[in-house]
Amino acid sequence: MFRLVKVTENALLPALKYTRGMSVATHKEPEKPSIKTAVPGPKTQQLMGELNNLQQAQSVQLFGDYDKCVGNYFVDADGNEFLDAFTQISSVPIGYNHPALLGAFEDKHALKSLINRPALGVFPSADWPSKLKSVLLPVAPRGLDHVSTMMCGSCSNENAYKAVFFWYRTKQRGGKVDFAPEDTDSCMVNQPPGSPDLAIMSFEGSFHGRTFGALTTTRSKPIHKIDCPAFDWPVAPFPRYKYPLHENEAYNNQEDKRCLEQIARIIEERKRSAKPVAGIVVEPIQSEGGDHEASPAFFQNLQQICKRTGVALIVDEVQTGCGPTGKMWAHEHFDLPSPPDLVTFSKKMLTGGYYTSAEFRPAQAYRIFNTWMGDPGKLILLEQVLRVIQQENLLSNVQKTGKVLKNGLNELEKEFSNTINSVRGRGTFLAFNAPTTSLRDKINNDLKKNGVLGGSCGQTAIRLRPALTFREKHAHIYLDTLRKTLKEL
Ligand code: PSZ
Repeated sequence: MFRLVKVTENALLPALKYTRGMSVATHKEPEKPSIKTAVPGPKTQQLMGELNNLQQAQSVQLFGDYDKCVGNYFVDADGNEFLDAFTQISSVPIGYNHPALLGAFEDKHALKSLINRPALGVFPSADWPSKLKSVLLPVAPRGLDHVSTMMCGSCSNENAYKAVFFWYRTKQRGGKVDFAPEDTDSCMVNQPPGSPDLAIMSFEGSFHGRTFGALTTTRSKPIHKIDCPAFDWPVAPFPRYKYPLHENEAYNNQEDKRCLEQIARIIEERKRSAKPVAGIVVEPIQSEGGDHEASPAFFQNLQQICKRTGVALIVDEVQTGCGPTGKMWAHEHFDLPSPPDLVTFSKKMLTGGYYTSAEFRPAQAYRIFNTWMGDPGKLILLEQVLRVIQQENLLSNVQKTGKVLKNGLNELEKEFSNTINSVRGRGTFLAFNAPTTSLRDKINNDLKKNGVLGGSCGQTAIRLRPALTFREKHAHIYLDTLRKTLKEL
């Protein structure tokens, strides 16, 4: 399956346009999944034991053979080849071992950027401003022309929250940027006014990460939160729709209304009790919490409430960003009259970070800061990813494949109406429910044994999170395998 090829001007390889002049190992995707052992297989089980002796590793599902993974296929340590519709929790944008990425560090300048990793807040390389401008700004959400890179999704949210608190306190000080001695003294003992009673509001079922501020705003499962101290920040309901959407319009509109009323009420109450909400963080589609959607009207109204009450709107696109809904950013589906205040990203973007406008830029240096502040190596990879998305027209591929998948899932929910329901989502960012958690887990597990990796979320949902390179042929394999799995239950 493997060939090491010197890519030349004339080589007839898909790799050509990305890696001219570079040596890249290329191998082809298998035609279909191939399962040779029990899942998990003997080698995987042995490795699980080994790792579990070193750390609590019971979350591990499979060990990857990342030399052999290719495109949409994940190959495990036992040599089993799975069609991957989960992609490392939704974070492989253009499949495994894409030639554009394999070649990315053959350029010596790129390699040196990777190994001489600077502390970007103090010693960035001379090409860093132009890299940000040429890689991250062309895909910035409309209206947001500031960007800060970060290490991961949690850290991106954490710093976005800080930017919101700085902005809010600056407003409270009437725009004055210097601090009073009572601020500087009290913050050192974690007391107001220096450590103010400000809040980020989030939603029931939300997931925003596991660091402390982010964890306070995470509301999906107790196992994420239990035993950790949390801030006294409020939670609002997020719509829970009935499906199919077109048959449940009245109910779903009422859901929007119920949640919006509560959001406005909590903001007012908090203002009265002197613990104001400074920002609201929201996922365009709640992911870990169970793939819950909300309508464009819900998001438009949410933004209106934020504007009316002086609360910043943070859209967490860590899981939805970089194309899986068929648009670069999922919030583009909502036709918001103005941009969100901050948009956070990670996963398929490979680097974490957040976009915002100049309004949310702190006046002083060293307030949004850490050692690495991102990684130039990730931007080198992202540059390739974004080029491939454009060259291969992957957003339209997502829309096309998404239609095939959704139509197929709609057929299956008719055929197996006792077993799956509530097909939903945009692009290939799709999900459906099983009647119970145990049946959901069995379906997912059986899918795996039949050669397809899928994810679960919330209590009863199975979600699809394929790469943007998932084509119609992969969609058919997914659907055929799901049908077989449901039949065998
Ligand atoms: O169990 C976990 O910790 C998981 S499973 C999936 C995620 C985390 N997703 C991460 C995530 C996200 O989906 C959204 C919408 N916001 C923030 C995060 C946190 O990103 P990381 O994991 O990079 O810190």
